[in-house]
Amino acid sequence: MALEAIIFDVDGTLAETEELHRTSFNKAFAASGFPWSWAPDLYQRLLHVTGGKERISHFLRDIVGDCDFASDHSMIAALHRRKTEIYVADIARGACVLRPGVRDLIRSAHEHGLQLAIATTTTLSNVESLLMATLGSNYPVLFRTIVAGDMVPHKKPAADVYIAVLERLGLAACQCLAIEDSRNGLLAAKSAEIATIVTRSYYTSDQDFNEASLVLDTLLRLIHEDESAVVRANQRFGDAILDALKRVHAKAQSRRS
Ligand code: XBP
Ligand code: MG
Repeated sequence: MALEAIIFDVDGTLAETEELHRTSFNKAFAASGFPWSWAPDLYQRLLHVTGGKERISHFLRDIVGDCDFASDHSMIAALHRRKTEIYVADIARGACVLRPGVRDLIRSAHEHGLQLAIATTTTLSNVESLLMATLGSNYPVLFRTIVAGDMVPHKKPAADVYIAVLERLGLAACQCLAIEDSRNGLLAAKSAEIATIVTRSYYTSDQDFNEASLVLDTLLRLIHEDESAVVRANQRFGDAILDALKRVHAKAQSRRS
């Protein structure tokens, strides 16, 4: 089966957003009068719990030891709404840029008729503001569908978000390739039987990606291996990345059959 669609994760994959998430949580805690502050090493551990509301609840139960607050869903939702407002405002101001090769790949894949989709744990408004800030108001033309964490029953590492994307695209898993940056994301895509490339990110570089078709530091690594061929063919970076992804996808499919 030919590659028909590329499904992107957002946080850590489209952009290195997690530091901005972390500082937004801390600003929301301070603005709401709570004494908590998540340092980077604590946040790295907390990232194993996907979803901001779930992460706050886990922190309250397991680290603060306040089980009543941890199960107060409306308080946590209000705190998380504040965090989202802070995050979205900073993203709109241009606080995060796309990771290397992402813009090139999106443009080339779209021009070559592939479908693009988003499968993410983060809040929908976070995704929309990132795409608007980095790709402009044209982004809905580029992405056929966006499925965010609160739109499905179970967040990553459950397969729900990927299964919902496949349904909306009307494609089988073997026609798609996922790009992820975390173990939870990889497990979600693999549970939906989608071949997955991992681009390691700031907070995930030491995680286990054994089930991935390929693990890279950035998408640009895909073309560095064969730079002379790119120059010879006078190919655009995005086209070269797309060709390499098609090869990875074809290899993953042949391993299956
Ligand atoms: C990203 C997440 C998200 C963000 C915070 O995981 O876990 O929870 O950290 O976003 P992935 P919200 O990249 O695997 O989708 O606070 O909006 O939940
Ligand atoms: Mg991610």
